[in-house]
Amino acid sequence: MNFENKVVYQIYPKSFYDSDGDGVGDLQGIIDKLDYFEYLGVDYLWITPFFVSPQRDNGYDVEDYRAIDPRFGTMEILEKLIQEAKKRNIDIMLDMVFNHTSTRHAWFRKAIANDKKYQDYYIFHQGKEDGSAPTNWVSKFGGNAWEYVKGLDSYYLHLFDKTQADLNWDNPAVRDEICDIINFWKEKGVYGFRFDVINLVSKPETFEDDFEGDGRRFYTDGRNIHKYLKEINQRTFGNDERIITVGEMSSTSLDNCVKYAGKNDHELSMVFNFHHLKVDYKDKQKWALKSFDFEELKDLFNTWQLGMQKQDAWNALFWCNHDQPRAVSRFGDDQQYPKESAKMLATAIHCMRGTPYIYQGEEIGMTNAYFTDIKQYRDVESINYFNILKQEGLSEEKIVHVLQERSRDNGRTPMQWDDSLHAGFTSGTPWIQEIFNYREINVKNSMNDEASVLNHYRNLIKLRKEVDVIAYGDFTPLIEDHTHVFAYKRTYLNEELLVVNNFYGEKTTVELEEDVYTCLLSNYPTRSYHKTMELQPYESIVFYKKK
Ligand code: TEU
Repeated sequence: MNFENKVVYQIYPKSFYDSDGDGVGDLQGIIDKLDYFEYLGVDYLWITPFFVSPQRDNGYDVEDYRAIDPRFGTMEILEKLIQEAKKRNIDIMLDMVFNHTSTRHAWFRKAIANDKKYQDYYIFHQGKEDGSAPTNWVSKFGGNAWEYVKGLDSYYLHLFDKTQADLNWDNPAVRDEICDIINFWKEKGVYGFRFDVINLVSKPETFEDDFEGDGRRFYTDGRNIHKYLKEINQRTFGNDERIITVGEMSSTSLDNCVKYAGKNDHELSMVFNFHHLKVDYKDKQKWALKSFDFEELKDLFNTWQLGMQKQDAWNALFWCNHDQPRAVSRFGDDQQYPKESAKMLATAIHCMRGTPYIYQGEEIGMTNAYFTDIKQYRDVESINYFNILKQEGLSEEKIVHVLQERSRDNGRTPMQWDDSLHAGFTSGTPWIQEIFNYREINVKNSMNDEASVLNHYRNLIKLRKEVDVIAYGDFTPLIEDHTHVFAYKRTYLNEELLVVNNFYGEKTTVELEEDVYTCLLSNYPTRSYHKTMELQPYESIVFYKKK
């Protein structure tokens, strides 16, 4: 599949557009907005899970992989969405959650009812001699990662919430089920798959305490992971070159990613890694704040770009998703330079080597939610950590501040369509509150403003289709030790692209090579190229030349 010149748009359906006024976004709402995607120019819509689910983790707790949750619509509506999107040359990418199922899944219910076949679908383990959990591993959502089942006198593993039981991929019957599910959706004309935390599925042979960390070193990029991905590839999507796949890789390594996404490795088309989104974690702790480390960010981008390129492996490029705070509030300045910084961040990502992902609302410069009360939060992780941090003695005021920076709900507020009630997202009461700034920041205003963030995204997408070096070029870092600027060059046949991004709200000077370039795109009035240039706050320029 040729995915180098494609762009993926991520939809969190619950917060995207509510077509029936129940306060929850739905699949018909996506159909209603298809013209918007055509206007934007994107190629794939990755839709986060809308399968039957108790919604403990907003659909990442799947109860039935082949049925649509009635909250979101019906199979008929989904089929219509697939067809209507195709008419616009847009394909649907489904989000497959195969590390775990909901504890309400039929398999888990049977396991709990002592059906041995289904017990082997999950990871059940006896407790220690004193009856405590088999290991000291910590769940990603807080607390111990094992849950006791009285009737079985046994524990099951849950790397996430206790209602998300981890599947046993070492059981061939589980892999058969997974292949069947993928093929079921493939037959419906789905040409894209995103695999949730796929690098966590291969667990160790024996389970032991982790005295160095939270247990992740025992199951991250686990012993059989490459084998299993090759198997899934071969038995499902690998025989159809129209299909693109992306794996979400938690705490992964470059060495593993070059294999997951290597052109000749037959695993996945590309990977998400999250290292660049931890540069503002104090002591690597998500819930401890610090301002972002620019040097580390640049270093990570350069290392991953070069490392993946060297092995002919492909990156997914992104700042935002439904688990992350908004980039403009995090790496930009949503007060003084909201448009300039949002555009700079977009350019920095879109012009690197890889496939860009846009998360709903990012393209209009949506900001963090700045909720002031714990009651406004909906996310299971945020609520769990509110309680954990409180137990640790942090004041409620401080916790609210931490959540304003770190909560996943920052990215889950209703899409801001216009300045009408609830940002035009719903005619009912939204399941999560809209952000106060929706009267200024919304799609309608953005469409009417030539200089909007939205138009900048449209330009970036258009350029990717017109200028080959953006899609296919090699990456070389430039002025690596500059304290404020992230700059790089891309080269392809007779084309060259030079991109400079000032990551700060103050002016700075760059020294570049003596050369002649034209300006393709910028976030200030068009600039001409000079060897020495003074950049404006958050200025970002894309220069181009053809030999
Ligand atoms: O996310 C995996 C994941 O690692 C994040 O949830 C991460 O742990 C969290 O953001 C840390 O703060 C995926 C999905 O994207 C997420 O929405 C799900 O909750 C999770 O898997 C479980 O399925």
